[in-house]
Amino acid sequence: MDIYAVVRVICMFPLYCVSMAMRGVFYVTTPIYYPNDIPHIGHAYTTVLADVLARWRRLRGDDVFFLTGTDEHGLKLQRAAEKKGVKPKEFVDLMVPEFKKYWRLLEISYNRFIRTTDRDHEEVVRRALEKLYSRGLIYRGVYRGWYCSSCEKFYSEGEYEEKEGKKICPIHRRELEWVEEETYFLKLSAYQDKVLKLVKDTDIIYPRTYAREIASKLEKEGLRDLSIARPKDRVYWGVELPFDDRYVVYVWIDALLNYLTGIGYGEDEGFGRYWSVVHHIIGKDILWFHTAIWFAVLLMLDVPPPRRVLVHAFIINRGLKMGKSVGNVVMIDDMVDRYYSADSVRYLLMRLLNLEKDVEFDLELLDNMYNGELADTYGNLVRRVGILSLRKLGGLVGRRELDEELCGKAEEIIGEVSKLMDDYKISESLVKTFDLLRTTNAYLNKTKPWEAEDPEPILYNAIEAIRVATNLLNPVMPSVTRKVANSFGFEIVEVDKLEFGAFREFRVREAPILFRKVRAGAPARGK
Ligand code: ME8
Repeated sequence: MDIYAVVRVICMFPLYCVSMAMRGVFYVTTPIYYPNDIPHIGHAYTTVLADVLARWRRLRGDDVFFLTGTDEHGLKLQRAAEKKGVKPKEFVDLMVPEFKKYWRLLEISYNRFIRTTDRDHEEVVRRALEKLYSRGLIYRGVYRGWYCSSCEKFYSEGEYEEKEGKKICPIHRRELEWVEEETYFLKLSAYQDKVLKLVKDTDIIYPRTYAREIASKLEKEGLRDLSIARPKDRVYWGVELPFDDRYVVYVWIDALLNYLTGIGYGEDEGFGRYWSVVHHIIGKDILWFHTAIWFAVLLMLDVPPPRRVLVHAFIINRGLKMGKSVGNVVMIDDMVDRYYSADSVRYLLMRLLNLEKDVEFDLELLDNMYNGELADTYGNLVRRVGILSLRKLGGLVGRRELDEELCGKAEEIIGEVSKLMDDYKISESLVKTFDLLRTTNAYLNKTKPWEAEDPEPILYNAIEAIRVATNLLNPVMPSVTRKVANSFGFEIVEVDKLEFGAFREFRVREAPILFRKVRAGAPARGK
Protein backbone atom coordinates (compact mmCIF):
# COMPACT_ATOMS: atom_id res chain seq x y z
CA MET A 1 0.00 0.00 0.00
CA ASP A 2 1.43 3.43 -0.87
CA ILE A 3 1.59 6.25 1.66
CA TYR A 4 -1.48 8.00 0.21
CA ALA A 5 -3.56 4.89 0.51
CA VAL A 6 -2.50 4.55 4.14
CA VAL A 7 -3.38 8.18 4.83
CA ARG A 8 -6.72 7.71 3.09
CA VAL A 9 -7.53 4.65 5.22
CA ILE A 10 -6.61 6.52 8.40
CA CYS A 11 -8.73 9.52 7.42
CA MET A 12 -11.68 7.36 6.48
CA PHE A 13 -11.59 5.28 9.64
CA PRO A 14 -13.63 7.67 11.86
CA LEU A 15 -16.21 7.97 9.07
CA TYR A 16 -16.38 4.19 8.81
CA CYS A 17 -16.90 3.93 12.59
CA VAL A 18 -19.68 6.50 12.52
CA SER A 19 -21.46 4.73 9.67
CA MET A 20 -21.13 1.35 11.45
CA ALA A 21 -22.50 2.87 14.65
CA MET A 22 -25.44 4.32 12.74
CA ARG A 23 -26.35 1.03 11.11
CA GLY A 24 -29.53 -0.44 12.48
CA VAL A 25 -29.66 -3.86 14.07
CA PHE A 26 -32.28 -6.51 13.47
CA TYR A 27 -32.68 -9.92 15.09
CA VAL A 28 -35.40 -12.10 13.63
CA THR A 29 -36.51 -15.59 14.66
CA THR A 30 -38.90 -18.25 13.38
CA PRO A 31 -40.46 -20.84 15.66
CA ILE A 32 -38.19 -23.84 15.92
CA TYR A 33 -40.21 -26.56 14.21
CA TYR A 34 -40.83 -30.11 15.40
CA PRO A 35 -38.81 -32.34 13.11
CA ASN A 36 -41.25 -35.26 13.43
CA ASP A 37 -41.97 -34.85 9.73
CA ILE A 38 -40.71 -32.76 6.83
CA PRO A 39 -41.82 -29.10 6.68
CA HIS A 40 -44.83 -28.14 4.55
CA ILE A 41 -46.23 -24.93 3.08
CA GLY A 42 -47.47 -23.77 6.51
CA HIS A 43 -43.92 -23.82 7.87
CA ALA A 44 -42.65 -22.19 4.69
CA TYR A 45 -45.18 -19.38 5.20
CA THR A 46 -43.54 -18.30 8.47
CA THR A 47 -39.99 -19.01 7.39
CA VAL A 48 -40.25 -17.12 4.10
CA LEU A 49 -41.83 -14.19 5.94
CA ALA A 50 -38.92 -14.10 8.39
CA ASP A 51 -36.47 -14.40 5.50
CA VAL A 52 -38.10 -11.56 3.58
CA LEU A 53 -37.88 -9.32 6.65
CA ALA A 54 -34.23 -10.30 7.18
CA ARG A 55 -33.39 -9.59 3.54
CA TRP A 56 -35.33 -6.33 3.62
CA ARG A 57 -33.40 -5.12 6.66
CA ARG A 58 -30.11 -6.07 5.03
CA LEU A 59 -31.22 -4.00 2.05
CA ARG A 60 -31.79 -1.18 4.52
CA GLY A 61 -28.17 -1.56 5.56
CA ASP A 62 -28.90 -3.15 8.95
CA ASP A 63 -26.78 -5.66 10.79
CA VAL A 64 -29.11 -8.68 10.73
CA PHE A 65 -29.11 -11.92 12.67
CA PHE A 66 -31.65 -14.50 11.52
CA LEU A 67 -32.31 -17.60 13.62
CA THR A 68 -34.31 -20.70 12.74
CA GLY A 69 -34.03 -24.32 13.78
CA THR A 70 -35.67 -27.42 15.20
CA ASP A 71 -37.40 -28.30 18.47
CA GLU A 72 -36.14 -31.81 19.06
CA HIS A 73 -37.09 -32.95 22.56
CA GLY A 74 -40.31 -34.09 24.20
CA LEU A 75 -42.98 -36.74 23.98
CA LYS A 76 -44.00 -36.01 20.39
CA LEU A 77 -40.48 -36.62 19.05
CA GLN A 78 -39.91 -39.53 21.40
CA ARG A 79 -43.02 -41.24 20.02
CA ALA A 80 -42.21 -40.41 16.39
CA ALA A 81 -38.82 -42.07 16.86
CA GLU A 82 -40.32 -45.10 18.61
CA LYS A 83 -42.70 -45.52 15.71
CA LYS A 84 -39.73 -45.71 13.35
CA GLY A 85 -37.93 -48.05 15.73
CA VAL A 86 -34.91 -45.77 16.21
CA LYS A 87 -33.49 -43.73 19.08
CA PRO A 88 -34.77 -40.13 19.26
CA LYS A 89 -31.35 -38.64 18.58
CA GLU A 90 -30.85 -40.84 15.52
CA PHE A 91 -34.29 -39.86 14.32
CA VAL A 92 -33.77 -36.11 14.64
CA ASP A 93 -30.31 -36.42 13.09
CA LEU A 94 -32.02 -37.87 10.02
CA MET A 95 -34.72 -35.21 9.91
CA VAL A 96 -32.61 -32.07 10.36
CA PRO A 97 -30.91 -32.38 6.94
CA GLU A 98 -34.40 -32.53 5.43
CA PHE A 99 -35.30 -29.18 6.99
CA LYS A 100 -32.02 -27.69 5.83
CA LYS A 101 -32.64 -29.05 2.33
CA TYR A 102 -36.02 -27.29 2.10
CA TRP A 103 -34.67 -24.05 3.51
CA ARG A 104 -31.81 -24.19 1.01
CA LEU A 105 -34.31 -24.77 -1.78
CA LEU A 106 -36.30 -21.72 -0.65
CA GLU A 107 -33.08 -19.69 -0.19
CA ILE A 108 -33.68 -19.04 3.49
CA SER A 109 -30.76 -16.85 4.52
CA TYR A 110 -30.52 -17.82 8.20
CA ASN A 111 -27.38 -17.05 10.17
CA ARG A 112 -27.80 -19.97 12.52
CA PHE A 113 -29.82 -23.15 12.41
CA ILE A 114 -30.26 -23.99 16.07
CA ARG A 115 -31.12 -27.45 17.37
CA THR A 116 -32.35 -27.90 20.92
CA THR A 117 -29.92 -30.82 21.15
CA ASP A 118 -27.00 -28.43 20.52
CA ARG A 119 -24.60 -28.46 23.44
CA ASP A 120 -24.62 -24.71 24.02
CA HIS A 121 -28.42 -24.73 24.08
CA GLU A 122 -28.68 -27.54 26.61
CA GLU A 123 -26.22 -25.58 28.74
CA VAL A 124 -28.39 -22.44 28.52
CA VAL A 125 -31.45 -24.48 29.55
CA ARG A 126 -29.65 -25.89 32.59
CA ARG A 127 -28.32 -22.49 33.62
CA ALA A 128 -31.74 -20.87 33.26
CA LEU A 129 -33.38 -23.60 35.34
CA GLU A 130 -30.75 -23.31 38.06
CA LYS A 131 -31.34 -19.60 38.20
CA LEU A 132 -35.12 -20.00 38.46
CA TYR A 133 -34.73 -22.72 41.09
CA SER A 134 -32.27 -20.75 43.20
CA ARG A 135 -34.66 -17.80 43.14
CA GLY A 136 -37.42 -19.93 44.62
CA LEU A 137 -39.53 -19.75 41.47
CA ILE A 138 -39.83 -23.52 41.05
CA TYR A 139 -41.67 -25.75 43.53
CA ARG A 140 -42.87 -29.37 43.74
CA GLY A 141 -46.47 -30.42 43.24
CA VAL A 142 -48.87 -32.86 41.59
CA TYR A 143 -50.34 -32.23 38.17
CA ARG A 144 -53.56 -33.68 36.86
CA GLY A 145 -54.92 -32.80 33.45
CA TRP A 146 -55.79 -33.58 29.87
CA TYR A 147 -52.77 -33.58 27.56
CA CYS A 148 -52.29 -33.36 23.80
CA SER A 149 -48.89 -34.71 22.80
CA SER A 150 -49.18 -33.15 19.33
CA CYS A 151 -49.43 -29.69 20.90
CA GLU A 152 -47.25 -30.74 23.85
CA LYS A 153 -49.79 -28.93 26.00
CA PHE A 154 -52.32 -29.46 28.79
CA TYR A 155 -55.90 -28.40 28.05
CA SER A 156 -58.27 -27.11 30.69
CA GLU A 157 -62.04 -27.32 30.70
CA GLY A 158 -63.54 -24.97 28.14
CA GLU A 159 -60.41 -25.21 25.98
CA TYR A 160 -60.96 -28.77 24.73
CA GLU A 161 -63.92 -30.02 22.73
CA GLU A 162 -66.14 -32.90 23.78
CA LYS A 163 -67.39 -35.57 21.41
CA GLU A 164 -69.17 -38.77 22.45
CA GLY A 165 -67.90 -38.31 26.00
CA LYS A 166 -64.30 -37.94 24.80
CA LYS A 167 -62.08 -34.91 25.27
CA ILE A 168 -60.75 -33.74 21.92
CA CYS A 169 -57.84 -31.40 21.08
CA PRO A 170 -59.31 -28.41 19.21
CA ILE A 171 -56.28 -28.17 16.92
CA HIS A 172 -55.41 -31.78 16.14
CA ARG A 173 -58.88 -33.30 16.62
CA ARG A 174 -57.28 -36.12 18.57
CA GLU A 175 -58.39 -37.61 21.86
CA LEU A 176 -56.59 -36.08 24.86
CA GLU A 177 -54.75 -38.27 27.36
CA TRP A 178 -55.28 -38.10 31.11
CA VAL A 179 -52.02 -37.40 32.88
CA GLU A 180 -51.53 -37.36 36.65
CA GLU A 181 -48.05 -37.07 38.04
CA GLU A 182 -45.65 -35.48 40.49
CA THR A 183 -43.88 -32.61 38.89
CA TYR A 184 -42.29 -29.21 39.40
CA PHE A 185 -44.18 -25.98 38.83
CA LEU A 186 -42.96 -22.61 37.67
CA LYS A 187 -44.55 -19.73 39.60
CA LEU A 188 -45.96 -17.89 36.63
CA SER A 189 -48.94 -16.65 38.65
CA ALA A 190 -46.69 -14.26 40.56
CA TYR A 191 -46.05 -12.42 37.29
CA GLN A 192 -49.61 -12.10 36.09
CA ASP A 193 -49.94 -8.35 36.61
CA LYS A 194 -46.59 -7.53 35.07
CA VAL A 195 -47.30 -9.72 32.05
CA LEU A 196 -50.75 -8.22 31.57
CA LYS A 197 -49.20 -4.75 31.61
CA LEU A 198 -46.70 -5.76 28.94
CA VAL A 199 -49.47 -7.21 26.81
CA LYS A 200 -51.75 -4.21 27.15
CA ASP A 201 -49.50 -1.19 27.51
CA THR A 202 -46.72 -1.88 25.02
CA ASP A 203 -46.76 -2.45 21.28
CA ILE A 204 -44.86 -5.74 21.51
CA ILE A 205 -47.64 -7.96 20.16
CA TYR A 206 -48.55 -7.19 16.57
CA PRO A 207 -51.24 -7.04 15.14
CA ARG A 208 -53.04 -5.71 18.20
CA THR A 209 -56.03 -8.07 17.88
CA TYR A 210 -53.75 -10.78 19.23
CA ALA A 211 -52.77 -8.59 22.18
CA ARG A 212 -56.44 -8.09 23.02
CA GLU A 213 -57.03 -11.83 22.79
CA ILE A 214 -54.21 -12.59 25.25
CA ALA A 215 -55.20 -9.75 27.59
CA SER A 216 -58.75 -11.05 27.75
CA LYS A 217 -57.56 -14.62 28.43
CA LEU A 218 -55.29 -13.34 31.18
CA GLU A 219 -58.09 -11.32 32.72
CA LYS A 220 -60.58 -14.17 32.57
CA GLU A 221 -58.46 -17.19 33.43
CA GLY A 222 -55.34 -15.67 34.97
CA LEU A 223 -51.82 -16.90 34.52
CA ARG A 224 -51.55 -20.26 36.20
CA ASP A 225 -48.36 -21.89 37.44
CA LEU A 226 -46.93 -24.17 34.79
CA SER A 227 -45.82 -27.76 35.15
CA ILE A 228 -42.28 -27.65 33.76
CA ALA A 229 -41.03 -31.16 34.50
CA ARG A 230 -41.76 -34.59 33.03
CA PRO A 231 -40.86 -37.81 34.88
CA LYS A 232 -38.31 -39.76 32.90
CA ASP A 233 -40.30 -42.99 33.09
CA ARG A 234 -42.86 -41.31 30.80
CA VAL A 235 -40.77 -38.79 28.87
CA TYR A 236 -37.07 -39.61 28.85
CA TRP A 237 -36.14 -37.50 25.81
CA GLY A 238 -35.23 -34.05 27.09
CA VAL A 239 -32.82 -31.96 29.12
CA GLU A 240 -32.47 -33.30 32.66
CA LEU A 241 -33.47 -30.97 35.48
CA PRO A 242 -30.23 -29.80 37.10
CA PHE A 243 -31.76 -30.20 40.58
CA ASP A 244 -33.56 -33.56 40.12
CA ASP A 245 -32.25 -36.15 37.67
CA ARG A 246 -35.50 -38.14 37.68
CA TYR A 247 -37.06 -35.49 35.45
CA VAL A 248 -36.57 -33.78 32.14
CA VAL A 249 -37.67 -30.23 31.46
CA TYR A 250 -40.97 -29.57 29.68
CA VAL A 251 -40.28 -29.17 25.98
CA TRP A 252 -41.80 -25.68 25.66
CA ILE A 253 -39.49 -24.16 28.28
CA ASP A 254 -36.56 -25.84 26.52
CA ALA A 255 -37.78 -24.55 23.15
CA LEU A 256 -38.44 -20.91 24.04
CA LEU A 257 -34.96 -20.52 25.48
CA ASN A 258 -33.50 -21.18 22.03
CA TYR A 259 -34.04 -17.52 21.23
CA LEU A 260 -31.52 -16.63 23.94
CA THR A 261 -29.00 -19.33 23.04
CA GLY A 262 -29.04 -18.29 19.37
CA ILE A 263 -27.27 -15.00 20.12
CA GLY A 264 -25.01 -16.20 22.91
CA TYR A 265 -26.95 -15.58 26.13
CA GLY A 266 -24.55 -15.31 29.05
CA GLU A 267 -21.53 -15.64 26.83
CA ASP A 268 -21.48 -13.10 24.07
CA GLU A 269 -21.22 -9.37 24.69
CA GLY A 270 -23.29 -8.75 21.58
CA PHE A 271 -26.30 -10.42 23.20
CA GLY A 272 -27.96 -7.25 24.49
CA ARG A 273 -27.54 -5.42 21.22
CA TYR A 274 -29.43 -8.06 19.24
CA TRP A 275 -31.89 -8.89 21.99
CA SER A 276 -33.12 -5.30 22.24
CA VAL A 277 -34.52 -5.55 18.70
CA VAL A 278 -35.66 -9.18 18.55
CA HIS A 279 -38.66 -9.95 16.34
CA HIS A 280 -40.29 -13.32 16.96
CA ILE A 281 -42.31 -14.39 13.92
CA ILE A 282 -44.95 -16.98 14.84
CA GLY A 283 -48.25 -18.50 13.80
CA LYS A 284 -51.24 -17.71 16.02
CA ASP A 285 -51.36 -21.30 17.37
CA ILE A 286 -48.37 -20.62 19.59
CA LEU A 287 -49.29 -17.11 20.71
CA TRP A 288 -49.92 -17.93 24.39
CA PHE A 289 -46.50 -19.56 24.74
CA HIS A 290 -44.73 -16.64 23.08
CA THR A 291 -46.48 -13.99 25.13
CA ALA A 292 -47.94 -14.93 28.52
CA ILE A 293 -45.45 -17.70 29.27
CA TRP A 294 -42.39 -16.27 27.53
CA PHE A 295 -42.80 -12.75 28.97
CA ALA A 296 -43.06 -14.23 32.47
CA VAL A 297 -39.99 -16.46 32.03
CA LEU A 298 -37.97 -13.50 30.74
CA LEU A 299 -39.06 -11.35 33.68
CA MET A 300 -37.93 -14.13 36.01
CA LEU A 301 -34.53 -14.24 34.30
CA ASP A 302 -34.15 -10.42 34.30
CA VAL A 303 -34.11 -10.37 30.50
CA PRO A 304 -36.18 -7.60 28.86
CA PRO A 305 -39.27 -8.68 26.89
CA PRO A 306 -38.92 -9.14 23.13
CA ARG A 307 -39.18 -6.02 20.99
CA ARG A 308 -41.90 -7.59 18.89
CA VAL A 309 -43.96 -10.74 18.53
CA LEU A 310 -45.23 -10.68 14.97
CA VAL A 311 -48.16 -13.06 14.57
CA HIS A 312 -49.79 -14.43 11.44
CA ALA A 313 -52.97 -16.39 10.88
CA PHE A 314 -53.17 -19.82 9.23
CA ILE A 315 -53.10 -21.20 5.74
CA ILE A 316 -56.18 -23.33 5.62
CA ASN A 317 -57.15 -26.05 3.20
CA ARG A 318 -60.73 -27.14 2.79
CA GLY A 319 -61.65 -24.98 5.77
CA LEU A 320 -59.20 -26.50 8.26
CA LYS A 321 -55.73 -25.38 9.37
CA MET A 322 -53.24 -27.06 7.11
CA GLY A 323 -51.44 -29.58 9.29
CA LYS A 324 -49.89 -33.02 9.29
CA SER A 325 -52.32 -34.49 11.75
CA VAL A 326 -55.33 -33.20 9.80
CA GLY A 327 -53.91 -34.68 6.59
CA ASN A 328 -54.53 -31.68 4.32
CA VAL A 329 -51.00 -30.43 3.83
CA VAL A 330 -49.51 -29.10 0.61
CA MET A 331 -45.86 -30.03 0.29
CA ILE A 332 -43.17 -27.52 -0.63
CA ASP A 333 -41.93 -29.74 -3.49
CA ASP A 334 -45.35 -29.89 -5.09
CA MET A 335 -45.71 -26.15 -5.07
CA VAL A 336 -42.21 -25.60 -6.48
CA ASP A 337 -43.04 -28.15 -9.20
CA ARG A 338 -46.24 -26.39 -10.14
CA TYR A 339 -44.78 -22.88 -10.26
CA TYR A 340 -41.36 -23.92 -11.59
CA SER A 341 -39.19 -22.07 -9.08
CA ALA A 342 -38.70 -21.44 -5.39
CA ASP A 343 -38.95 -17.70 -6.07
CA SER A 344 -42.46 -18.03 -7.48
CA VAL A 345 -43.48 -19.96 -4.37
CA ARG A 346 -41.97 -17.30 -2.14
CA TYR A 347 -43.81 -14.63 -4.10
CA LEU A 348 -47.17 -16.40 -3.93
CA LEU A 349 -46.86 -17.10 -0.20
CA MET A 350 -46.06 -13.47 0.48
CA ARG A 351 -48.88 -12.31 -1.80
CA LEU A 352 -51.26 -14.46 0.25
CA LEU A 353 -49.80 -13.34 3.57
CA ASN A 354 -52.40 -12.14 5.99
CA LEU A 355 -51.51 -11.53 9.62
CA GLU A 356 -55.08 -11.35 10.87
CA LYS A 357 -57.18 -13.60 8.66
CA ASP A 358 -56.79 -17.23 7.69
CA VAL A 359 -56.23 -17.66 3.97
CA GLU A 360 -57.56 -20.56 1.95
CA PHE A 361 -55.02 -22.38 -0.20
CA ASP A 362 -56.77 -21.99 -3.52
CA LEU A 363 -54.92 -23.24 -6.61
CA GLU A 364 -57.08 -21.31 -9.02
CA LEU A 365 -56.37 -18.04 -7.25
CA LEU A 366 -52.65 -18.83 -7.11
CA ASP A 367 -52.54 -19.81 -10.79
CA ASN A 368 -54.16 -16.51 -11.71
CA MET A 369 -51.78 -14.51 -9.55
CA TYR A 370 -48.82 -16.36 -11.01
CA ASN A 371 -49.90 -15.98 -14.62
CA GLY A 372 -51.25 -12.44 -14.33
CA GLU A 373 -48.58 -10.89 -12.14
CA LEU A 374 -45.37 -12.83 -12.51
CA ALA A 375 -45.63 -14.10 -16.09
CA ASP A 376 -47.72 -11.41 -17.82
CA THR A 377 -46.59 -8.32 -15.94
CA TYR A 378 -43.03 -8.72 -14.65
CA GLY A 379 -41.84 -11.49 -16.98
CA ASN A 380 -43.36 -9.93 -20.05
CA LEU A 381 -41.96 -6.46 -19.34
CA VAL A 382 -38.44 -7.74 -18.78
CA ARG A 383 -38.58 -9.86 -21.93
CA ARG A 384 -39.97 -7.07 -24.10
CA VAL A 385 -37.55 -4.43 -22.94
CA GLY A 386 -34.63 -6.86 -23.12
CA ILE A 387 -35.40 -7.85 -26.71
CA LEU A 388 -35.94 -4.26 -27.86
CA SER A 389 -32.71 -3.08 -26.24
CA LEU A 390 -30.75 -5.85 -27.95
CA ARG A 391 -32.39 -5.42 -31.35
CA LYS A 392 -32.59 -1.67 -31.50
CA LEU A 393 -29.49 -0.62 -29.57
CA GLY A 394 -27.22 -3.64 -29.59
CA GLY A 395 -27.80 -3.89 -25.84
CA LEU A 396 -26.18 -0.55 -24.98
CA VAL A 397 -28.66 1.82 -23.36
CA GLY A 398 -27.28 5.11 -22.06
CA ARG A 399 -28.86 7.67 -19.78
CA ARG A 400 -31.21 10.09 -21.56
CA GLU A 401 -33.84 12.58 -20.46
CA LEU A 402 -36.11 11.20 -17.76
CA ASP A 403 -39.81 10.69 -18.31
CA GLU A 404 -41.27 12.86 -15.59
CA GLU A 405 -44.35 10.80 -15.02
CA LEU A 406 -42.59 7.45 -14.81
CA CYS A 407 -39.84 8.93 -12.66
CA GLY A 408 -42.39 10.45 -10.30
CA LYS A 409 -44.26 7.18 -10.04
CA ALA A 410 -41.07 5.20 -9.34
CA GLU A 411 -39.92 7.63 -6.65
CA GLU A 412 -43.32 7.55 -5.03
CA ILE A 413 -43.32 3.76 -5.03
CA ILE A 414 -39.85 3.54 -3.48
CA GLY A 415 -41.17 5.60 -0.56
CA GLU A 416 -44.42 3.70 -0.21
CA VAL A 417 -42.86 0.26 -0.48
CA SER A 418 -40.23 1.16 2.10
CA LYS A 419 -42.91 2.23 4.56
CA LEU A 420 -45.03 -0.86 3.91
CA MET A 421 -42.09 -3.24 4.28
CA ASP A 422 -41.01 -1.55 7.52
CA ASP A 423 -44.59 -2.11 8.73
CA TYR A 424 -44.55 -5.83 7.73
CA LYS A 425 -47.16 -5.23 5.02
CA ILE A 426 -45.50 -7.47 2.51
CA SER A 427 -48.48 -8.30 0.33
CA GLU A 428 -49.46 -4.65 -0.02
CA SER A 429 -45.89 -3.74 -0.89
CA LEU A 430 -45.89 -6.32 -3.70
CA VAL A 431 -49.11 -4.86 -5.08
CA LYS A 432 -47.47 -1.42 -5.09
CA THR A 433 -44.36 -2.62 -6.89
CA PHE A 434 -46.51 -4.32 -9.49
CA ASP A 435 -48.26 -1.03 -9.96
CA LEU A 436 -44.96 0.38 -11.18
CA LEU A 437 -44.44 -2.59 -13.51
CA ARG A 438 -47.94 -2.20 -14.92
CA THR A 439 -47.41 1.53 -15.43
CA THR A 440 -44.19 0.74 -17.28
CA ASN A 441 -45.97 -1.73 -19.58
CA ALA A 442 -48.55 0.96 -20.31
CA TYR A 443 -45.76 3.50 -20.91
CA LEU A 444 -44.29 1.20 -23.57
CA ASN A 445 -47.66 0.70 -25.22
CA LYS A 446 -48.07 4.44 -25.39
CA THR A 447 -44.58 5.41 -26.54
CA LYS A 448 -44.06 2.41 -28.89
CA PRO A 449 -40.25 2.17 -28.87
CA TRP A 450 -40.41 -0.47 -31.64
CA GLU A 451 -41.61 2.27 -34.02
CA ALA A 452 -39.57 5.15 -32.61
CA GLU A 453 -36.68 6.62 -34.57
CA ASP A 454 -34.76 7.19 -31.35
CA PRO A 455 -35.91 4.48 -28.92
CA GLU A 456 -33.10 5.02 -26.42
CA PRO A 457 -34.86 7.49 -24.09
CA ILE A 458 -37.90 5.21 -23.86
CA LEU A 459 -35.84 2.10 -23.23
CA TYR A 460 -33.63 3.87 -20.71
CA ASN A 461 -36.68 4.95 -18.71
CA ALA A 462 -38.26 1.50 -18.97
CA ILE A 463 -35.09 -0.22 -17.74
CA GLU A 464 -34.80 2.24 -14.89
CA ALA A 465 -38.34 1.35 -13.85
CA ILE A 466 -37.45 -2.35 -14.11
CA ARG A 467 -34.33 -1.73 -12.03
CA VAL A 468 -36.28 0.05 -9.29
CA ALA A 469 -38.99 -2.64 -9.18
CA THR A 470 -36.42 -5.44 -9.29
CA ASN A 471 -34.49 -3.89 -6.43
CA LEU A 472 -37.66 -3.64 -4.35
CA LEU A 473 -38.64 -7.23 -5.18
CA ASN A 474 -35.23 -8.61 -4.24
CA PRO A 475 -36.11 -9.65 -0.66
CA VAL A 476 -39.07 -11.67 -1.92
CA MET A 477 -37.49 -13.15 -5.07
CA PRO A 478 -33.72 -13.19 -4.57
CA SER A 479 -32.93 -15.48 -7.53
CA VAL A 480 -35.15 -13.98 -10.19
CA THR A 481 -34.11 -10.45 -9.31
CA ARG A 482 -30.42 -11.44 -9.45
CA LYS A 483 -31.06 -12.86 -12.90
CA VAL A 484 -32.70 -9.65 -14.09
CA ALA A 485 -29.87 -7.56 -12.62
CA ASN A 486 -27.29 -9.73 -14.41
CA SER A 487 -29.15 -9.63 -17.71
CA PHE A 488 -29.43 -5.84 -17.68
CA GLY A 489 -26.05 -5.19 -16.09
CA PHE A 490 -26.98 -3.48 -12.84
CA GLU A 491 -26.56 -4.28 -9.18
CA ILE A 492 -29.06 -4.52 -6.35
CA VAL A 493 -28.31 -1.59 -4.03
CA GLU A 494 -29.35 -0.54 -0.53
CA VAL A 495 -32.80 1.07 -0.61
CA ASP A 496 -31.48 4.43 0.55
CA LYS A 497 -29.36 4.59 -2.58
CA LEU A 498 -32.15 3.57 -4.92
CA GLU A 499 -32.99 6.47 -7.16
CA PHE A 500 -34.73 6.56 -10.55
CA GLY A 501 -32.39 7.89 -13.21
CA ALA A 502 -29.21 7.30 -11.24
CA PHE A 503 -27.83 4.61 -13.55
CA ARG A 504 -25.51 5.83 -16.30
CA GLU A 505 -25.48 3.06 -18.83
CA PHE A 506 -27.00 -0.40 -19.14
CA ARG A 507 -25.26 -3.19 -21.01
CA VAL A 508 -28.09 -5.59 -21.71
CA ARG A 509 -26.79 -9.09 -22.20
CA GLU A 510 -29.94 -11.08 -22.68
CA ALA A 511 -33.73 -10.96 -22.56
CA PRO A 512 -34.54 -13.78 -20.12
CA ILE A 513 -37.85 -15.60 -19.90
CA LEU A 514 -38.45 -15.38 -16.16
CA PHE A 515 -41.70 -17.31 -15.72
CA ARG A 516 -43.37 -19.97 -17.83
CA LYS A 517 -47.13 -19.87 -17.63
CA VAL A 518 -49.12 -22.55 -15.85
CA ARG A 519 -52.37 -23.86 -17.22
CA ALA A 520 -54.80 -22.12 -14.88
CA GLY A 521 -56.93 -24.46 -12.82
CA ALA A 522 -55.10 -27.61 -14.00
CA PRO A 523 -54.81 -30.28 -11.30
CA ALA A 524 -51.64 -30.18 -9.24
CA ARG A 525 -48.75 -31.93 -10.96
CA GLY A 526 -47.30 -35.00 -9.33
CA LYS A 527 -50.57 -35.87 -7.63
O1 ME8 B 1 -45.23 -25.31 17.43
N1 ME8 B 1 -50.56 -21.95 8.52
O2 ME8 B 1 -43.65 -26.30 16.07
P1 ME8 B 1 -44.50 -26.72 14.78
C1 ME8 B 1 -49.65 -21.06 8.95
N2 ME8 B 1 -41.99 -26.52 18.10
N3 ME8 B 1 -48.55 -21.39 9.66
C2 ME8 B 1 -48.35 -22.67 9.95
C3 ME8 B 1 -49.25 -23.67 9.52
C4 ME8 B 1 -50.40 -23.26 8.77
N4 ME8 B 1 -51.29 -24.12 8.32
N5 ME8 B 1 -48.78 -24.86 9.95
C5 ME8 B 1 -47.62 -24.61 10.62
C6 ME8 B 1 -44.10 -25.75 17.23
N6 ME8 B 1 -47.36 -23.29 10.63
C7 ME8 B 1 -43.04 -25.59 18.29
C8 ME8 B 1 -42.53 -24.17 18.25
S1 ME8 B 1 -40.93 -22.21 19.16
C9 ME8 B 1 -40.11 -21.86 20.57
C10 ME8 B 1 -41.53 -23.83 19.32
C11 ME8 B 1 -46.17 -22.64 11.21
O3 ME8 B 1 -43.60 -27.57 13.97
C12 ME8 B 1 -46.56 -21.52 12.18
O4 ME8 B 1 -45.49 -20.65 12.32
O5 ME8 B 1 -45.82 -27.27 15.18
C13 ME8 B 1 -46.76 -22.27 13.48
O6 ME8 B 1 -46.72 -21.40 14.59
C14 ME8 B 1 -45.57 -23.21 13.42
O7 ME8 B 1 -45.49 -23.57 12.01
C15 ME8 B 1 -45.74 -24.46 14.28
O8 ME8 B 1 -44.69 -25.34 14.00
